Amino acid sequence: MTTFGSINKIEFEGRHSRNPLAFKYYNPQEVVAGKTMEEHLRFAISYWHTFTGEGSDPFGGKTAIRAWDHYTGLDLAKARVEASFEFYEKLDVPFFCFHDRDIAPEGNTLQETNKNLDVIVSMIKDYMKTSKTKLLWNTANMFSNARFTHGAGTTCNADVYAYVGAQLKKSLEVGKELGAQNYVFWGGREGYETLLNTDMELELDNLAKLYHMAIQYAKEIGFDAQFLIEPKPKEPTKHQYDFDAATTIAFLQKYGLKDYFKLNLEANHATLAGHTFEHECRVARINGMLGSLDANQGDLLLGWDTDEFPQDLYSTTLTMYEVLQNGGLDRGGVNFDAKVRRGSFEPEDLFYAHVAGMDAYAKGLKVAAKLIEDRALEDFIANRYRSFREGIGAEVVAGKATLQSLEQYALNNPTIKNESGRLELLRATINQYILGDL
Ligand code: XUL
Ligand code: CO
Repeated sequence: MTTFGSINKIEFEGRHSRNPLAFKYYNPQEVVAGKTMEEHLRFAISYWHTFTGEGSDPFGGKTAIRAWDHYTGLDLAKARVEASFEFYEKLDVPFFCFHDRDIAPEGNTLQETNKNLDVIVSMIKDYMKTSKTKLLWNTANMFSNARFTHGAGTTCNADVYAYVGAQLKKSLEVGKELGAQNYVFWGGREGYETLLNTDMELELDNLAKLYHMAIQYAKEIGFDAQFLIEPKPKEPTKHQYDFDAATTIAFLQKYGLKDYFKLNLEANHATLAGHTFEHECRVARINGMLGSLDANQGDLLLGWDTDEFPQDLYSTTLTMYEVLQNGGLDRGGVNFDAKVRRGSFEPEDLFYAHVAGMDAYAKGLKVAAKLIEDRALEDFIANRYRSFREGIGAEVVAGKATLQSLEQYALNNPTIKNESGRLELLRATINQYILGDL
């Protein structure tokens, strides 16, 4: 008997299918803009939401009904691994992602914790031998345990910092062991609540030192994963140091780290920062820093990180537009850092949710590819900036203009004529593309 016994492999049935357990748009082998959908999207399942998550929220505990509910400790961890590979296969996804503490329970000491981790890592490695599903990225959970209450890499306590170093070292070893293509740093506790008790400069210096140590150690052990930092503006702390893409890039630049990292951008983190997801992707892209995506969506009526499955086609379209313009995600992918709602507690909801998210991204990919092919936005934008291709504008672009030359031009050009930005027209056009009418 398998964990998700009643559910068969999810197949592509096309846009008219009414089968809830079939893909309507995600057709893995279909070629879009020169690559298969599977190659473009590189979907990953997040272990924490799908197998470790229980539907709890700050006001109540577990609601999820899962086949592994009756197990505890390492047996529970093993049952989840078994379930996870069945799940990957049924959805035919190429990747998964985890935190160290998602896959194995903590022991009473670091030694015990590492031993638990070893048991589960070797089990996962065995499953990976016969599964097509690979590890997109792993990471270290340095935020849940009480020891991280004052931060991890930005703690005020050197003993905690040393623990963090040890945990990170082990986590990099796990990544190498399982052939992770990327390694993610999300600074859950890397921020502060009040300046009244905080040495911000020391905290940031120490965080940068930790990243340098990680680069050094990865090199030593031959772990060649792409390092990714995942920005988030708030939660759990009020001020998170990796607020958004621009802040994170500035931090990496200041500390000589920029060449060693890219960004793992998350949709709900973008909206919490007051940005759209496509804005974050654009900032990363024009700085050569677009690495990977945590696909989800927030609820704009709620001020916290709801991690819902992505269904907003407007957003997936404009996000995939950035990805395509970036030439793809290279070693990154589209990881569903998303959880079923507390009220969606049955195992099949996990499948409905992933089908919905994969279809939303597949449709976004197809629409974005068509927009680019038709130059639906490019021609308009090129025309909008045409004044920078000739005369004084071309001099600005060439770096030849001075304040004197600009003044001279302005004095001799008494009439300035602006043109409409046509926002409403462009939105209507995007709607036509999403509806498949163009
Ligand atoms: C938290 C979050 C994390 C990271 C990995 O908001 O997004 O799960 O993706 O630590
Ligand atoms: Co995330």
